[in-house]
Amino acid sequence: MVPDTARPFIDILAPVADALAAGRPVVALESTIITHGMPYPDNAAMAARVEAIVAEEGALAATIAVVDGRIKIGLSDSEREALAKSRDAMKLSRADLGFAVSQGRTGGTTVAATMICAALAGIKVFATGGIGGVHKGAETSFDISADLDELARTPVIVVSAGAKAILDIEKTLEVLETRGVPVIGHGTEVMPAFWSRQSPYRAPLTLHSAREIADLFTTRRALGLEGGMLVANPVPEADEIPAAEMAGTIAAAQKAAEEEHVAGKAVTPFLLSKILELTDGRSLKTNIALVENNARLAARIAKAL
Ligand code: PSU
Ligand code: MN
Repeated sequence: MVPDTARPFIDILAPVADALAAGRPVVALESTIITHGMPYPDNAAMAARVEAIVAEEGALAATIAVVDGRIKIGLSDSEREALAKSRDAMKLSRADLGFAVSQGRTGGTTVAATMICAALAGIKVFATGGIGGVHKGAETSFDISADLDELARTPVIVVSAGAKAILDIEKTLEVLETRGVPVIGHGTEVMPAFWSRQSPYRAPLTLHSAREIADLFTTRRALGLEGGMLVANPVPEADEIPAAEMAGTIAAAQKAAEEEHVAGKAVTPFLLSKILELTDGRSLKTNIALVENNARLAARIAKAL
């Protein structure tokens, strides 16, 4: 399944390789959320738990990362733990994935880079927390996540709780529409906002089951429509922080980022950790809950495919 030219750089964990060869359901998981999205040891516990949830649902998880220049499709427990503890892992997107491989570096893969690696390995479904998107103030900073372009070009279903609410969700939806990416609210007509079930914006499309989402993916491929799909799966009610409560916190985190001149790749990790601090850890609990919820749906979609 892996193209011949890429094979020398990729290690597929044995059970994942077996599952792929047998056509059994596999769900890719990203690792920037481990290296840059949550503090240790919560990140390690989350990463292990999410793999277990995928297994409970009858699919196999493959956490993707780059370790010493090797693209790993599936991490062993000790590799996952080491990555969670690492203090110098890179944050790898399309722009730097090849650099990390050619230089023998280690890094967490973002949504964009995880999509690329999943597609190389023949994995069609991938669960994350929230995608990157158009940052607030992008009209002057030009800060738009490479995740959006990747969704437009790489045929993987990304299950998320929407775009992270630190972003300009309206502009993010506009870019996704322009780039031809279907955005599907799972069981909702309202676009979720990561920690919150609701944003002020409509979900462009709505589907109610894993089966329907799998059918859409298959139909798009049959029609020759390239690129991926974004599934927006609202955080469970019991775990959500309502948008009105988050608004002030997000604004305060944004202000801190401006005052400290945080820019580029550092913006998203800075805002997430600032918000964790300002909410006394509540945002982290919600973030973990929504990732778990997305992993469950991703496993069901993988099975339906
Ligand atoms: N979801 C989370 N936490 C995260 C991320 C997603 O719950 O940290 C990561 C993903 O890897 C995503 C990245 O690709 O944040 C976006 O970074 P940027 O805005 O710099 O493109
Ligand atoms: Mn950015």
